[in-house]
Amino acid sequence: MFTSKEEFKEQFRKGVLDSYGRPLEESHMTEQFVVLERMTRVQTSKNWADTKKCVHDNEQKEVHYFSMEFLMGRLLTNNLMNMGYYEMVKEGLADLGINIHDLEDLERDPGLGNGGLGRLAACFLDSLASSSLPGHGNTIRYQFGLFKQKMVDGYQTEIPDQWMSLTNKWEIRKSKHMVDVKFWGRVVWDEQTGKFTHVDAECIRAVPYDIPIVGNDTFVTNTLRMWSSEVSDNIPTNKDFRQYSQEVNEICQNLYPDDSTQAGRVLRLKQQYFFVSAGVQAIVKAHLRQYPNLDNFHEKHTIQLNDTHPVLAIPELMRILVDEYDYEWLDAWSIVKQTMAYTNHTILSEALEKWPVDIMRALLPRVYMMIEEINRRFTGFVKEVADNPEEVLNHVRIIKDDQVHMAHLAIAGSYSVNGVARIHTNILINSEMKHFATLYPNKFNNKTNGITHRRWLAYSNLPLRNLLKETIGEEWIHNPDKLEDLMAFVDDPKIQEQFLDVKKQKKEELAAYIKEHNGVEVDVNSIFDIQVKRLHAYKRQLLNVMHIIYLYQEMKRNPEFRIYPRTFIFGAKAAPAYFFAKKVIKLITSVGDVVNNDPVTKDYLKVIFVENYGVTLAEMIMPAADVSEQISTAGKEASGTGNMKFMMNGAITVGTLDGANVEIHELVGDDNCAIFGLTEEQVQETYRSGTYSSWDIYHNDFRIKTVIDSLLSTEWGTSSEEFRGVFEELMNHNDQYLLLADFDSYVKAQKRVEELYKDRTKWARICLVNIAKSGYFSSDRTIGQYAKEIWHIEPVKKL
Ligand code: 26Q
Repeated sequence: MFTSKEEFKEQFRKGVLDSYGRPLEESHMTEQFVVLERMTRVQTSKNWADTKKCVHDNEQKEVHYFSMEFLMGRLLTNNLMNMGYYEMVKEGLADLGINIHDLEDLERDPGLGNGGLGRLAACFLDSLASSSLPGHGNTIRYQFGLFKQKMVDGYQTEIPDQWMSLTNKWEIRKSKHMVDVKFWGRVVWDEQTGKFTHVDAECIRAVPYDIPIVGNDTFVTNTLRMWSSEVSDNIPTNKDFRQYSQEVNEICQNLYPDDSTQAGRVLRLKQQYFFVSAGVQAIVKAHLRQYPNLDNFHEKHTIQLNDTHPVLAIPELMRILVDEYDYEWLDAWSIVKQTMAYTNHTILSEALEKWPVDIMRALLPRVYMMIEEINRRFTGFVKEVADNPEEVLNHVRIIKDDQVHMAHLAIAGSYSVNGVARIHTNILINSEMKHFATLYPNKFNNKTNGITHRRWLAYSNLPLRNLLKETIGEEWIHNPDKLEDLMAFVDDPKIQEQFLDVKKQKKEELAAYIKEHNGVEVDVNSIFDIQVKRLHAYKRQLLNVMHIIYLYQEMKRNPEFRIYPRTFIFGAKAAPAYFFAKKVIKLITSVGDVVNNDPVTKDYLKVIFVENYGVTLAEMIMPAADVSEQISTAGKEASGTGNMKFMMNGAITVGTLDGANVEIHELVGDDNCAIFGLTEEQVQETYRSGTYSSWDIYHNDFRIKTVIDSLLSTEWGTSSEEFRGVFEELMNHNDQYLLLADFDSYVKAQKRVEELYKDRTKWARICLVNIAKSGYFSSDRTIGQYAKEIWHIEPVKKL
């Protein structure tokens, strides 16, 4: 540990020598990086130990956030800044002739997630620790994160993400806490003990690797526990060892992308049970080291289930209580129901997890028995309380048509069910899960998502932070609501001017990156219009492209029609087997190739696709945006969190009334965002009435017809068949996500944005209002609500 710059320098020199047997002067940059990462981790040790001791001695309740995904992003800068050592280390390194930024850039971004749900988990960990709350993550230590996206001829290709290849000095292997997880085998009744026992199981060892989660300006340091699979001491005797060891390795090899291809489904279920069983076992053991029995388990622990992926925690805790600690069913159920809380992140029915009974029963025989019994009793309960039980049961059964409905199991086994934005929770209560909401009127609640304003503003946008410091000080770092003080400056011409300078500076940084990586020169005085998120049909990147195509065609047709220069920037990964999504990526790059090079349009229109979008790139992209594209079909995007990051960095939202856009709109008002498109009710009505016809719209709107026709032409430099799949989706599958219905309204919203942008004063004011109102979307607020309204946990008190 170091406490001064000189101490740091001395220890850094020594660290390099000890680790690599070379003096600092002869060491390689990667060696310096590894030493710095390790030193930073060591620097967390005392607080980490103190936190554990305080939580223990105060007998505090803790929350365990169970998630199959954590998109942590780089940790070095974040941890140094949260601990308050960043400047000291930066200067110390500078004295040694080392630029800290060079080392920062060597850190790999652990891409242990797909998108929003994984990044939300990471923001929550930061806010938990920074609010001094005792809350930990529990997940899988994937060998490879989400694939690395490499663009070849405008197509996405996938490369394994070797995120640990250089080092991961953050983690500590905790062998003493390892446990076994059982798969396959049979359950038999043991006459002697009078219990069911799981025999012939394949045991897999789970070993935890712990990462410290450092809070900002607090001693509280929590833990992200990542489970890794290894060969157990109880090797199955009925299986070839090579096959067994391959099965062991498979479990933690890959993160699954969010499509549901058949292959690997069993493996995904294995992963789910693996980290859930290990996590629950470890919490139970820790509890019993401190308390005599498990009667008060729910008073000391809450398990928050991040979507349905970890829902097996419910039958697993039942199994442990009943089989291993001899609890009666009802006593065990009472503990489980007071321990588990579930967050839903989607209303798309195709995304709701279901598992075939035969797979579940074979892989997890005892756990499946627990689910059957839960289902049996739950069915009895419904029959007792519902007015029309058969009708209700149709919608709420846990086991139905030989499938286990994970969301239903989650709701039945939890004391809290929450959605992630107000509109989303309302849809859950009033339509998607309405039968459950009637059965359990007090279980459902809303927790609108948030983002950590430290990573997404304070650390990634230093010029804006400095401007804020000059105007409203730095209190907002502890209390993000204080950003609202900026309202006093939104009409101040000097501040407006300074804001525009800050924005330009961040746009220049992004432009330099684009020049280097895409080889395209973009104009920093153009409007930076950005859509970055996973590629999905419902997110409607295609609508954005259709608008671009329309602008291009209009400029080509009509020499009078000219637009304010705009740079459209996309970043998105498509699930490898998601054919449509991949074609949309190809369309973006193809349209870009044409419009970026056409002499008629190239000064007005640029289209850029940034490769391999992820947390680290987002930290550069968000601050550089003028326009934030949040254009999902209303009712489909549970919340969105990118929308909040853009807003906090002073971009205007062009969006539908979907997810958290609704709340953004409410906070900033009509004048400070550009809302367009059908509302959720109108979308429902459109589906319900059955009168929607994309061909009708096509025939009645010349612009749309011309755009669509181009998909079956060679206008984008490809074969005329290249985008047939995209065309089919829109025209012959009747445009499931209603792009054509919203097209006209979208064009108008974009036109309005253009007019606003031309008036620099007005524009700066809009951006400043967005920043001022963004404090609500800090995950500190979200976590505060979870802590108070669901978890009932208190800040860690220093002894
Ligand atoms: C399911 C089955 C098989 C394989 C993969 C999956 C799977 C994996 C990831 C299903 C869903 C996901 C991720 C969902 C997700 O990121 N949802 C987003 O969550 C955000 C945080 O709440 C919201 O802001 C977004 O609106 C929501 O789309």
